Amino acid sequence: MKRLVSGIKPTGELTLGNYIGALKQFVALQNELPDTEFFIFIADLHAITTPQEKLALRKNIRSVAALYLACGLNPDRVHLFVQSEVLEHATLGYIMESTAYVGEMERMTQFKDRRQKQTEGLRTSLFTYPALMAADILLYDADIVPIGDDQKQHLELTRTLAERFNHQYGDTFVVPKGYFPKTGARIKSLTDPTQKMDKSNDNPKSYILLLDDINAAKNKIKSAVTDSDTKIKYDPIEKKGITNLIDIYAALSGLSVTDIEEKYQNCTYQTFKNDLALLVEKTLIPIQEKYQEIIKSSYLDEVLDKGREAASQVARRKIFQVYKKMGLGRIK
Ligand code: ATP
Ligand code: LTN
Repeated sequence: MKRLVSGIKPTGELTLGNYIGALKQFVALQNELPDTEFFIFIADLHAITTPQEKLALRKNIRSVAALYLACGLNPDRVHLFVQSEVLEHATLGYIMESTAYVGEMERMTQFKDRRQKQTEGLRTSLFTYPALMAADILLYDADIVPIGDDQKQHLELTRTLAERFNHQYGDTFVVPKGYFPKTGARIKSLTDPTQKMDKSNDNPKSYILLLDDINAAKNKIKSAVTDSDTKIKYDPIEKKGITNLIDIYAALSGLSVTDIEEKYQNCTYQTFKNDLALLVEKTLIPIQEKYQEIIKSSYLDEVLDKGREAASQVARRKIFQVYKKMGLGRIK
């Protein structure tokens, strides 16, 4: 049976961008790939590569897990767990650091970008983070790793590290492949469509949170930045604002871009935005209702306990193999 692994950081609340780019994709994949075993985790060890307030982190871990379930992830199909609860992630992360070269880490563009913005107080784990990400994937012999474009370089490094280990110590890891979602639109900020929709943005009008008050969310769509032209036309160069709204519309409705352009060819931006606001409402209401049920119930802990047990079993076996191949401990 093939395996799929993916993680999401519990930093802040999830946005409509995360929903369209990640959560919705996982839910679709669990049905599209019936012969694949899914391991999906809340990447709390990755979250602490930047400072996190204790209570907020604790809350976000639960909230992200509950949102996964509220969005339709099926715990009978997917092992959903918290990364730090499966101790082997950190262990293999360290072992991967011990096989990766400093030069390889220094070439990671995500780190280089961060370093340009911030020179003081950068945590070492932010530098070594791709080694932990490699461990997350290799622990489960994952064949498929659904990721956004920004993670391509980290996946390439994971493949390099897997091949190097297999070469030096004998066949141990499956070399994984990336899986790039078909509807791979990066959802953009509603106030500046040249930037991605990001929960770390200072302006709350730039993003829609899955747990936003419904009227506030609708108003954010209605006041989203668009150009001065009036035609509802997909043009990622000249009409970034309306293009972003069409992308959101397409992802939430399942309609194609051409269908949407045709449907709204004689309409104003206002009509289009009103309809999109209704679509957002229709998407968020059932998610929020389910979320409220789940977050209060013991069901969430049951799912995460079960996920941890299943993941731990696989991870423990893999760590034993690795120890044995490298001569660690006393395993013969
Ligand atoms: P941060 O800004 O804290 O790094 P992030 O949202 O970029 O947060 P993650 O929380 O790790 O990073 O992202 C989880 C998943 O959501 C990834 O698969 C990422 O590709 C996807 N994602 C994040 N933002 C968007 C967006 N605006 N459009 C589409 N997909 C997105
Ligand atoms: N680095 C990813 C999150 C992540 C991940 C993983 C994704 C951590 N470990 C393993 C896929 C597989 C991010 O920042 N989006």
